[in-house]
Amino acid sequence: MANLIDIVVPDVGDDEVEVIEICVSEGEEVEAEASIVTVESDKASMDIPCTDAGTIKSLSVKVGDKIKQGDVLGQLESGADASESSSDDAAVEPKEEPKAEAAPEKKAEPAKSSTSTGGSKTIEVTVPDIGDATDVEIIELLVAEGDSVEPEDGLITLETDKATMDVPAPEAGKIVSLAVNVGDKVSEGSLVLTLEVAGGEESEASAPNESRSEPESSSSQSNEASSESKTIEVMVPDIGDATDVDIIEVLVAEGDTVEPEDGLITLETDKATMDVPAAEGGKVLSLAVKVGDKVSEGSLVLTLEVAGSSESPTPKAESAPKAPAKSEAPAASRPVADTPKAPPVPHHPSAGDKGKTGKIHASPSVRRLAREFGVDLSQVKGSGRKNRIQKEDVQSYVKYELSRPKMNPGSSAGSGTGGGLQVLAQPKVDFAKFGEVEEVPLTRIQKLSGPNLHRNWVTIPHVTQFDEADITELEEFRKEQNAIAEKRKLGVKITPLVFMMKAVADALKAYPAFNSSLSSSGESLVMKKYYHIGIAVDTPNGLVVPVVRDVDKKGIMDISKELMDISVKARDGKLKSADMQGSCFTISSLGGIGGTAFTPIVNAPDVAILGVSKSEIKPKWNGKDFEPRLMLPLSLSYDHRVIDGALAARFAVHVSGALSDLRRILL
Ligand code: CAO
Repeated sequence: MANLIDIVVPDVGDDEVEVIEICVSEGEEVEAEASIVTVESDKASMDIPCTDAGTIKSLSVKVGDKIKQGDVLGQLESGADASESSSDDAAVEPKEEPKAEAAPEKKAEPAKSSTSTGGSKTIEVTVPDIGDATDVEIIELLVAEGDSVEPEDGLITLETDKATMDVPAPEAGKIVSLAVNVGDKVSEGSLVLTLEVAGGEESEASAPNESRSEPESSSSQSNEASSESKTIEVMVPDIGDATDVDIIEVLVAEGDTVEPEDGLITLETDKATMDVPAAEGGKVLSLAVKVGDKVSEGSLVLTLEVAGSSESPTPKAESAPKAPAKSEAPAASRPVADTPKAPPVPHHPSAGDKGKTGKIHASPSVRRLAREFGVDLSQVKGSGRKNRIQKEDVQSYVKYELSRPKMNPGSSAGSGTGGGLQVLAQPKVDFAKFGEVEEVPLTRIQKLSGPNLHRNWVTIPHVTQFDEADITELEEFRKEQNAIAEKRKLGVKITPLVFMMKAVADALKAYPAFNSSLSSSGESLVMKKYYHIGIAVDTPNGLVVPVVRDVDKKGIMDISKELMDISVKARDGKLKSADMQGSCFTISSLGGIGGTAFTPIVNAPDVAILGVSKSEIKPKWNGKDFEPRLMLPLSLSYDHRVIDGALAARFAVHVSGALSDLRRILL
């Protein structure tokens, strides 16, 4: 028989926390431990999980609601038989409250066992109490065999759906062997590694750590009452056993007005960051600390002028961090008796504790700010110590993103950096329904060049300028030269493409914007003082673009030889990646095949590409008569962010002019 049970808010540390996300909907089937809602206090956020599997019958909270321990979030229809469950667990009356992931039940377990070996001993370090989580993934190994570690050094990092946590070394020693790998799943008691530590005596049992003091609710501030206003000293509250903790950010300045619970400074231990909030609203009179200072419980942070109150001259420290270390910190950070308590404020799990390049270092207040603005912190460059992301970094990032036109060459579809195009997915078509088909895999080159072509096509605003060049004389000259080369058995054939390369190099010198690339910031142009030209070569495996260097300095014969060599190499698949790097401009010649015009795709980071189609005899008006002239069609595609239409037209006219009269190149 189905059993209707209340989903109750467990111990969430603070008096009231805000619901920032509803993770399920009514009617949804959920597994035991599935997150029902995400809540946030000023200092941490956590998921509240479901105790049982079942169907969500009703939800009685919404985003923005303030909830506290014991509140009912909704009702769950559990598949379990009510009578069965009560007989199974008669002692639990009513059903035991779920524990929020970030507030696992407070119990300390030994996380090591030891064997004595005379002068030193070897201890086995195991995964400590990590709340109810099992099969937790190891996302990082922080040590290697042979490493020496200090007590509290992180050994491995675990990640659940809702939090990340380090398993610290219980003692100093040397890693003898690692029993785990990244990707392994572990639970409480899983062996992590063996550690050789000093001391011949059998290690004392790692007594359960019941000795930790409860979160202090006593004042962390002292005050001097006055009739109108009072001055209180704000101290560092109970931060567990941690002492000499770094101040990594001072969030207020003298003269600032703060509201109760506003963060004043941010502290960082090895495993977490935490804000010290203002117990009361008031004006900061003087700051006693600065970034880089080390503080412990009781250290003076600042003096605050607050409104006077005769009834309660002594401020209560309710709003100071309530040392949630005892109840809110990831259990893994307090595995053994001699391990300092976990820091009070865990990282916000969903803000991305690690980016592609590693962990993101930011205080809870900065993470909250980022979340409010929808900023992906992995995209923000931190200006603080150890690349820590400061509030100002998030502000600058938002300002920059809002203000700049999307000039960054990598900032669009496919780049993963935002600004991505919202395009419909291709429909799935069963082609076999319409006739016989065969599926052929893309070649390696197609797989590589396809995404690049796609990126260039969607991120570069293309315009194509069409023109034509009268190459009647050029062709005569080319044929003569080829005849001479044949007679002399030079083994070189001059094709029209070689002259185009020379003409383009000349035009690049005349119009340097065409010989540039957008800088990676999108804020400037990189002007090149060399003239390397990429040539699109059609090969059986796909299109490749080898580069001929210093075209401006080479003669027609040299370029012809080089072109022949790279065409052969390209078709034999023998080009190295260095052969295809460093182009300034690209030519794609389809003239040997046919066609009248086409729109080539700019080969970024080049800013323009010349497409060449098949030359054709056309009647041209010479002022008196129509004359048959050999006309070469040119299609110049360019990046309109860098090149204006008028400039492109001039460039095309320049190329055309140089091809019509080669002497112009000599000028
Ligand atoms: N008009 C008329 N004829 C042309 C011409 C043009 N624009 N360009 C070349 N020709 C002629 C050549 O003169 C040669 O004829 P002859 O043998 O009678 O002299 C013939 O066409 C073949 O030339 P080629 O293609 O071997 O030599 P090339 O120097 O012109 O080009 C290369 C070399 C490697 C660029 C070319 O072979 C090639 O691969 N082109 C394809 C590039 C491509 O696929 N671009 C598309 C990119 S977008 O997908």
